[in-house]
Formats: sequence, C-alpha cells, structure tokens
Amino acid sequence: VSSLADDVAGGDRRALARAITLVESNRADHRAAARDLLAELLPRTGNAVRVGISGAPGAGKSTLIEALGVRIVDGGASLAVLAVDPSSSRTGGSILGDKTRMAELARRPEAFIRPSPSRGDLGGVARRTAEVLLLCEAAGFGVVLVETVGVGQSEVAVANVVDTFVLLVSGGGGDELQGMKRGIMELADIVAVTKADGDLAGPARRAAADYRHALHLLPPRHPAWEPVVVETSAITGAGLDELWEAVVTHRSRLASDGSLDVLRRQQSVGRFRTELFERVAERLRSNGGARFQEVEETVAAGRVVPSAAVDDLLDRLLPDT
Ligand SMILES: Nc1nc2c(ncn2[C@@H]2O[C@H](COP(=O)(O)OP(=O)(O)OP(=O)(O)O)[C@@H](O)[C@H]2O)c(=O)[nH]1
Ligand SMILES: [Mg+2]
Repeated sequence: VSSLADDVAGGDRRALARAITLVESNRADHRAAARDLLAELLPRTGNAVRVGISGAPGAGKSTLIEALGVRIVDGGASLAVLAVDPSSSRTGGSILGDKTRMAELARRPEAFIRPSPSRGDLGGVARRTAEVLLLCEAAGFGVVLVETVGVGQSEVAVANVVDTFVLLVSGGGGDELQGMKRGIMELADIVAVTKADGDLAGPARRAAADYRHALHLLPPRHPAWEPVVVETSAITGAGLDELWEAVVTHRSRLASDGSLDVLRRQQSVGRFRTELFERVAERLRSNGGARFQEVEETVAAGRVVPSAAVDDLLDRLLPDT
C-alpha cells in the first residue's frame, strides 16, 4: 500500500488506476487496503477544482466534457474525468459511449478518463466518487470533472463532492424545465443550455431565458454567487470559454470569502453522517437476524404498529445509554 501511495503521488497513471480499483472494490481486504491508502494520501488532497456536470440521459454531457476538456488541457491544466452512472442497466452502453465520445481527450496525456462501474446503492456511489476524486487530487490533477446522469438522487450525491455544480440541459428539450425537480435546480451553480447550434440555437436561447427566470425565483445557495445560465455547443465550441470562465469565477469567489472551506467541511460531515447512518442500519439488520424478521412479521400481520416495533427492537439492539 505504501509503495502504491508513492506511485499515485508521483503521478503514475497505472498506479492511479489500480488505486481506484481498490477503492471501488467491496472485498473486505480491499476495503482495508483502500483505507490505509487514503489515509496516507489524504494530506496531498484538496487542491483540485472539483466540478460536477449533471444532466438527463443524452443531454450532451460527454460530448461537452470532451470539448471543454480539450480546452482545459490546452490551457495548461491536467484533467481527470470521472463518470458516475448509477443506473446499472445502462452502464455498458454508457461506458462505450464515453470512450468514443471522449476520443480526442482520451488521447491527451494530460487527461485521465475513468468511467466508474456503477454497482450498488447510492451511498456506495457517493462514497466511491468522493474517494476516487481524492485519489485523483493526490495524483496531482488540477481539475476533476465528474459526469453524472441525472436520473434521481445521483446528482445530489455528486453535488456533495464538488465545488461547482453544473446542470446541463439540452436546448432542444424545451419542456425539460417543466418536469425538472426544484431540488435539482437548487443545486445548480451554473446551468449550461447545450446543443445551441443549427436548428436548436433558437430553442436554446428561449430555454436559457426560461432557466434564468426560474433560477431567479430560487433562494441563492451561496451569498457570493448568483447562478448563471450559459448557452453552449460542443459542436461549434460556442459558449465553452464562457462556461469555463463561469466555473473558475464561481470557484474563486467561494475560495476568497471562505465559503469553499465551509462547503467542503459540510460535505465531509454530510458524507460521514450518511455513511454512518447507512452502515448502522445495515449492521442492525444483520445483527438483528431472526429477531428482525420476527418483528417484521408482526408488523406485516398488523399486530403491532411500525413505530412501536421500532421502539421495541431499538431498546433491545441499541439500548439508550
Ligand atoms: N447538435 C448538437 N448535438 C450534440 C451536442 N452535444 C451532444 N450532442 C449529441 O447529443 C447526443 C448525446 O450526447 P452525449 O454527449 O452522449 O450525451 P450524455 O449526456 O453524455 O449522454 P449519457 O451519458 O448517455 O447520459 C449525441 O448524439 C451527441 O452527438 C451539441 O452541442 N450540439
Ligand atoms: Mg455520457
């Protein structure tokens, strides 16, 4: 583990890939090794610009990341791209899609692209994403972009590990705003209306105006930042500089008034609590064993109300001290 940590810190890509595999594994011995590895690398983390890019399936995330990513590395930064896709049924296609959609970026030595396998629950996805991001920072990447498909709560998980959250919407899908959950809009520091090219340029402009209006009605996430809407096209390159400028400005505003520290502290504590509560629940279930099932049966049969069954079980398994 110690020599793997050294290799990761030295920027060795193959070591980084192995470290990520370790962190993503569920095997108990791998988990233990991953824990040691992260502990050793932790002092080298925290320095990247962490950006989340989320949007509906097919919104244009990968294509945008490819075009934006090439600009970022052209600008002299090193870039890691992580793809998170919790909907396992789509994973195979998505990984293939990402490989081909980011072909140019994948050839650049300053870039590292890692499609994350999306086994498991949301908590697992959140933990792995956070830890893989830390590994990329320890390996020296200046920018980490996390792509996530907005299919529910995965974007919340990703918003909890990044500094700047970009919501990507497709200019063609004018009705998207109607069905969009308020909670997702509230996460957005930046909305990028993409595919603003050709026939879609007009609809994209109208969609951008709608989003500006909608964002205006929401309470701001940070006192120092009013969410912005940019129109982009991964095909013509329009708006990409503006988008990156917005990310950099957002990030430096947060850094300069101390909100970045506050945000990251809250994120760490939030992940700690989420994981703690999930794991306590798991352990209760497995330690409860047969008793757990017995109690569930009494609830199922309508003999006890759920809250009373919980009181009873908790008193026995986790007594108040
Ligand atoms: N006209 C136009 N088409 C685009 C643009 N960006 C992406 N597309 C097209 O939109 C489709 C979906 O693009 P992707 O980048 O794979 O979208 P995604 O959001 O990553 O999709 P998933 O990862 O599957 O959720 C592809 O056919 C792209 O060629 C754009 O800026 N303009
Ligand atoms: Mg994609």
